Amino acid sequence: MKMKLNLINPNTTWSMTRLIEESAQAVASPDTAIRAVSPDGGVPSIECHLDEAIAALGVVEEVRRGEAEGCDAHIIACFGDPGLDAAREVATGPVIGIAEAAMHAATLLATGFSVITTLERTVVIAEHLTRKYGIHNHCRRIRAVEIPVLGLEDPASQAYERILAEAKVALAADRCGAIVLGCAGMSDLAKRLGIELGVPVIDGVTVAIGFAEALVRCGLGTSKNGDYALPPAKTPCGWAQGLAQQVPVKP
Ligand code: 5HY
Repeated sequence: MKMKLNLINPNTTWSMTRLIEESAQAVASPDTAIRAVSPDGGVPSIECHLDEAIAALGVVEEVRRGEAEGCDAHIIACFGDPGLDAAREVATGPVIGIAEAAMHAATLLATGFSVITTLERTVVIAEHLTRKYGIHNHCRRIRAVEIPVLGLEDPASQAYERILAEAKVALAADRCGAIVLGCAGMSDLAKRLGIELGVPVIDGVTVAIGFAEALVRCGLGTSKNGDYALPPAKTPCGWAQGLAQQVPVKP
């Protein structure tokens, strides 16, 4: 079944968008087209609450554009799932956050998982998501390797070695059976880590592609009954004036 997925890297670092796109294309079906984008505006990396708030509006804009371009589903490729609920209000297709996707996938593969993410200060964001998604009982611990998001691309950061070492500690100490990678920028490391650790190492980008394809194939989209119904039309003012209040193109 031909389909088009809207793969949104909410930060503005295009080299990371390309890395995410490559991971997605490696698992997408041959007849799935991928629109891989970063928003026109925003922050180069998302590492705190303010970054998340800024990124959320960029995500909504890219979901609107993707809907107008006929995308069948949308993936928010940032482990904070920024703008997920707002994006679902303006979308007709499914909208999947990589944190939600990765952590739900982990519950299908092990009774407990640990998350390995970037900076300690982002741990609480992931913790909030485990409670929001109702899977905090499956999450044994969220660990940080103290590498900035954009440091993952720097060979000098030794990101692979540090994530591997932290994952080994987690597997020994946390009673976890699976590891979730807590950053879209780690997507290219998942396969190698899984082989070396001998456990499921889950990258939310690739799992979200699979979930999105499955939902589209089942003819399922975001509910428009209740709180994900189209937002009421309003006229933003001041700094928000540029935020179009278009109605999604699809009926
Ligand atoms: C991400 N930040 O996946 C998150 C990871 C994090 O720019 N892309 C980002 O550390 O929250």
